[in-house]
Amino acid sequence: MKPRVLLIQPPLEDFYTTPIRLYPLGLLYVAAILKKFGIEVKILDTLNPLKKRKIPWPKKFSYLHPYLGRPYFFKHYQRFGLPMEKILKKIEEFSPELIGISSAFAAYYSQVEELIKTIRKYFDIPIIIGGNQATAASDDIKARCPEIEEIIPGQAEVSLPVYLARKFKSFFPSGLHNSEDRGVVDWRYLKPAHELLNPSSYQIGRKNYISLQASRGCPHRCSFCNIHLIFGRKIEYRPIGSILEEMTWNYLQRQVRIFNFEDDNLAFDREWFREFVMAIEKNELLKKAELTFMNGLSYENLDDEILWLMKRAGVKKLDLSWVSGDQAIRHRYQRPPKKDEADFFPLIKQAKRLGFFVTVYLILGLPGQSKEEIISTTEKLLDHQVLVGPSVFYLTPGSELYEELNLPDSIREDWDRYRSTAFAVETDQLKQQDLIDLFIYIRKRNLERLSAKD
Ligand code: B12
Ligand code: SF4
Repeated sequence: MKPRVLLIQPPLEDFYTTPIRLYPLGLLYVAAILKKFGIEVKILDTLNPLKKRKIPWPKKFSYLHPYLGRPYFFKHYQRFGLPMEKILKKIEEFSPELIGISSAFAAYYSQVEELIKTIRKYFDIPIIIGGNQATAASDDIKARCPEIEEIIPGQAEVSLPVYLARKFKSFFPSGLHNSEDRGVVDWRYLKPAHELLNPSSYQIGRKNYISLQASRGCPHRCSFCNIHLIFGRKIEYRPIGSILEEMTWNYLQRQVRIFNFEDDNLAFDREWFREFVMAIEKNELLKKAELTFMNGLSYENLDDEILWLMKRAGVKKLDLSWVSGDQAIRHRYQRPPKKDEADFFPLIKQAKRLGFFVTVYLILGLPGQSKEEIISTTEKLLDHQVLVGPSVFYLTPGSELYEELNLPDSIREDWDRYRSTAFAVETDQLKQQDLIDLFIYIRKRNLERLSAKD
């Protein structure tokens, strides 16, 4: 009999979430690997359909209490996800030999640990975890949660087969068949197991969407970023044909009409990106779909020609990360250096001219940033008719900045505070109160600008 593995996207608790980006892409890659080795696999996405329930405001965030319910601020603290009893019921029904859970976020690690401890209370089923947080903080997690059988770090394509060969020795008496014996599956040719999800459960508006990846890795070294821990510092692209194949299959078999790329730096290689966008534009089927890049596109390699091609290929929205309007700050945090203000603003002007809906993201709270700079950058961006996305600085374990920052233990040791909504990291220039005020200010100004346009 085939071994059965259940993969779980866990619940989370926060003031809000982003339902249109909860597609469990990492687990679909894990599922594809398991299927490749003949293992029966099911996905339990506890965030779909998205159940929410107001829960008591955690005491540790009591400093946010005075803001609760104010315009442009959060209203409630919520638990997102299937209730625990229902999760346990699903486990009982499938009765797996192994459970795999994704642990991507420090901020939501508490919910992962609670889930693991509860499952282990009722079932004698081994549990493994993987994902960004599992990788970045594996030693700490082992100490905090001995109930975990194994933490599988990094890309599952590399690390999971090694574990599987050991775990299911009797199923693979001569190891894992063929050259993948020693554990490396080439992710570029692996199709995430989209077929395990119900297509109409993942929609943006009324359109079915999927998230996907065309590249992994990023050669830049922004000091607040930790994605190199999983994907490395070399960029690797999939063959365009393989991406088109994944998209076409989803378009035809699952009526997917929005393709959301979660790559970290898809446009890093301008020529690759140009060819890719041209291939979509030439494809009679796929050019009818919309492409989104909600994790952001680096503006470095965008120019008039690329924007024009993107427009023709069905891109409507652009998400660009500008981080800060202060060149010295961008330099200090090692943002891609190629382009500057003199290129950036003409670029957004051109994007607006072509009819893109543009959102520009700023980080609020990097050491060295000032309130005045954030306000003047916001105003300048609003003058260019773009939406400003305020992203309050949060800690990412394993990033250069995280290692350098002099943080009080009350923050460093409390992963619940590793989220934007905790407004946790104060700097000499920006205290908690300033961060909250700036966050509210930007949201308010966005809305005023939008309603002024109507
Ligand atoms: C999409 C995304 C989201 C989505 C949710 C995704 C989801 N399904 O839950 C949304 C937009 C909601 C989100 C929100 C946040 N996010 Co986010 N997000 C991402 C992003 C950009 C892509 C994730 C993805 O699909 N990757 C592609 C897949 C293929 O990679 P993967 O998931 O890592 O999976 C691979 C391996 O990790 C491993 N693996 C993964 N799971 C498992 C499980 C098992 C059992 C095994 C064996 C292996 C394994 O194998 C996979 C294949 O190789 C990542 C950055 C990144 N590049 O990963 C950040 C990232 C995960 N987010 C991050 C953070 C912090 C957040 C926020 C909490 C930040 C904030 N504002 O406070 C917010 C919360 C905001 C909110 N309240 O909504 C951090 C986490 C860092 C950390 N350790 O804490 C990341 C790494 C970005 C970063 N460096 O800053 N995010
Ligand atoms: S460009 Fe993006 S993915 Fe690359 S290091 Fe900087 S923040 Fe990370």
